[in-house]
Amino acid sequence: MKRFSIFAAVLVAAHTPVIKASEKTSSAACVARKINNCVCATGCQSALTEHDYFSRAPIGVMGDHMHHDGGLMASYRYMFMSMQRNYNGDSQITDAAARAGYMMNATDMDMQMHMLGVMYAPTDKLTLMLMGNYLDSSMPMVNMMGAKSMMRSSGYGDTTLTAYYSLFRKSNSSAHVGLGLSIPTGSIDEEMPNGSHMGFPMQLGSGTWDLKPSITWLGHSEDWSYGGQFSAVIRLGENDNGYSLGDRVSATGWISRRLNAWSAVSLRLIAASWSNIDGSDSKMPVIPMGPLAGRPMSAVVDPDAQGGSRLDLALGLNLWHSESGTRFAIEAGAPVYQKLDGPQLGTEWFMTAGFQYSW
Ligand SMILES: [Cu+2]
Repeated sequence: MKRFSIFAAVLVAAHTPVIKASEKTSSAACVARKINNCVCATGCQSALTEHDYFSRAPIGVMGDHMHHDGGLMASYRYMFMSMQRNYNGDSQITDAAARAGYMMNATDMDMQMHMLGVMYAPTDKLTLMLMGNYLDSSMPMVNMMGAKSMMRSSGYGDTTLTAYYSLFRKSNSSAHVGLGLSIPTGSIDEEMPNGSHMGFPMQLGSGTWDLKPSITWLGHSEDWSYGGQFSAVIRLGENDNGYSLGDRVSATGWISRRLNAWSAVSLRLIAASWSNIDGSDSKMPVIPMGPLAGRPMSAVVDPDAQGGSRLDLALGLNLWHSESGTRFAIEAGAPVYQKLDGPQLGTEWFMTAGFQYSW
């Protein structure tokens, strides 16, 4: 918590070298903004000069903004997530406890994701986004005898196509709804050398077509920008391996403080809840004999040890260059609370860094 309070103090105390936006605007500036796909409808007055970049959400938020008619944007994001301990409910448990009722347990997990996205706005009211990703995960495991093994999987994940529709757009606030369709391009057949499937967290896709609805609101004044987003993932049907991942709902809210004409820092709260898995994968290993015969070999292949909820706090830095239409941003965070249907690996910390370029 300490690091967050220090940051919050910096955020509030950050001095105010705010550009007097009204001094910098002219019709020429407006034309330049137009190239960078900013709002000029109100004559490029006041803080609107930096509208498009300053009012954007921290980089960890997907689909936070819309583009204007003809706007085009490409983005790359790198995400990292570290899991280092098992949880049961909201308490941390030992490896031995995480193995109770099973034969093995995962000790930790690292997940990396590379995301490529393209946005295009056919009209002012509608923005389309296509997003693909590449995943690389590793998960060390240990069994009752203390023998260690390593699971690794990498490859393309699911691909999402989303349509965002503008609800309203005023000089200092806007809102839009989104409806995404996740296409099951990611593998659900990642296997170990013996041919059994790896655990659910190591699979690259959901295997199902998923709906991803969202609603986002953005607001800003000269020095502050803020916003919120509700989003969900709804799995449609069951995948080819006989299960469907749990649905997920999340809510996030953020505030961002301008440091100068081209940078801002942010603080964000994220609440998420997701369900256990319906069905099971018959190629995932089960305990072969004894009183527990037929039970999942470890919690990572147990459909009933996948759900949970989490509250995260994240700090971000946002840097942009309006003239060239580029933005670089980074955000890192950690859970302040998590409650998992255990035994399940809990999140230790996560970060997202991204680069966006608009035409
Ligand atoms: Cu965009």
